[in-house]
Amino acid sequence: MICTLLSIFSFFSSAMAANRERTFIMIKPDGVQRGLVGKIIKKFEQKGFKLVALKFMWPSEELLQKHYADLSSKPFFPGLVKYMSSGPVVPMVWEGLNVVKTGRVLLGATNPADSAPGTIRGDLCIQVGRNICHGSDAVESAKKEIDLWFTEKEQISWTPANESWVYED
Ligand code: IDP
Ligand code: MG
Repeated sequence: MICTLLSIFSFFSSAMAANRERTFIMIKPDGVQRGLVGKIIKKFEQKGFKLVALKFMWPSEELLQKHYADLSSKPFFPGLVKYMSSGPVVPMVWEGLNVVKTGRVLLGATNPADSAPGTIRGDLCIQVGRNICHGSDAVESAKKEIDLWFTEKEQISWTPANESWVYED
């Protein structure tokens, strides 16, 4: 009996943990300058993902060098840091089941020339160096990026009123 209760409990708690996966999404300076902030946020909201952190800030080159450290040897790295520090951005944390992978699907391929119509990049931009948004590529990198851009306190745990209409459990 106790074993059955424990296994039911662990089933529900692991399902709930899966629903609480988080990713780091950022509207880049071109997305802000082109007035696309609302449109990009709306895609994530309408999908059913939960916003847990958001701010508006002008990022330093130092922060961006850390954020894109994995790309530091690429020839486009200096231009990337210059572009990303050229104006304000909107960093965000979104939560939900498979949000890292699905978030990338919503953004579309890195190069807008290859992004499917219906995706954010597919519909709203043209060149890889002006692709308007960022999304973490794995759960581990999402954790790192969230910690780099947000404090614990800036991430708000809350239960949306419509949660049982988005998830079965
Ligand atoms: P991602 O943003 O889809 O994860 P990454 O390969 O991690 O793609 O590259 C990070 C960012 O660097 C891209 O979103 C894009 O802004 C920029 N970038 C990638 N490849 C190129 C390139 O060949 N030329 C210019 N910028 C690039
Ligand atoms: Mg990347």
